[in-house]
Amino acid sequence: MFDTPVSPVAGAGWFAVGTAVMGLAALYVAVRGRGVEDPRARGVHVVAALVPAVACGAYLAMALGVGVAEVAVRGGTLRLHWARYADWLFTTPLLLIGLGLFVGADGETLFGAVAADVFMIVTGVAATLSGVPTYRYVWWGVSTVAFLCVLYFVVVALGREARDRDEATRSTFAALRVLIGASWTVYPVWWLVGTGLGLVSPTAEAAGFLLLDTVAKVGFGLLVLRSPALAGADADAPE
Ligand code: RET
Repeated sequence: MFDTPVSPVAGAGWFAVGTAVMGLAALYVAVRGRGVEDPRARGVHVVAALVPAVACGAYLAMALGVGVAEVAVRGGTLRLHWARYADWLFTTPLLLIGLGLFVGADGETLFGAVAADVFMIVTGVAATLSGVPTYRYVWWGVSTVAFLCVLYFVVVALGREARDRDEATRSTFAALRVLIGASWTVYPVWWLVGTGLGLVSPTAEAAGFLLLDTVAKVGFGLLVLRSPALAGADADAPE
């Protein structure tokens, strides 16, 4: 079992960079969140730290090869970065919950968004694992419809709730909405370019997803950390 030398997976260098970036980001947010006592601010800080922490584990798994599997499917063998989808399965709902907590969204709206989001990632895995090209695009389409529901939640439903909040919450929410709307939209496009059509190498694809993950995950953390809405909620929080 162990007599064949393990060759590094394509993109291993980028996965190592991802491990370091996400690990440092998680540590930074965790340190900044020490002593925060206001329940809303605390919840948002926990989410902002957990998201890069989960990603750090996923990137480490991919860097070491265990997070990447060759899967036999009808029609041949496919490479599945399962750790990436496992990461998204946790971190995208977490980001939505963090955003919902920040705005003070009601539970039912949030539940609907998280359900659509989980469906989006699971059908994204189906797209990646389909051996028949047409089926890959069918699943991609199904996943993208779910993504549009998630976007509706972020832009329209939460936007409506945010209107009644204080000025500080509204302005941070406006920035988060642009960040999420813009960065999340690139994921399905980049999947098409890489995994779908194979227009870029696996290494370039890994670099692109790392860039997107950094903007989406670390960007979220930085925006909420510097939000006056949360700083004001907890006067004892260290600077
Ligand atoms: C896939 C492929 C199938 C079509 C769609 C996708 C969407 C993925 C998204 C991922 C977002 C990830 C984030 C991670 C950061 O923490 C699965 C690529 C629609 C939107 C924001």
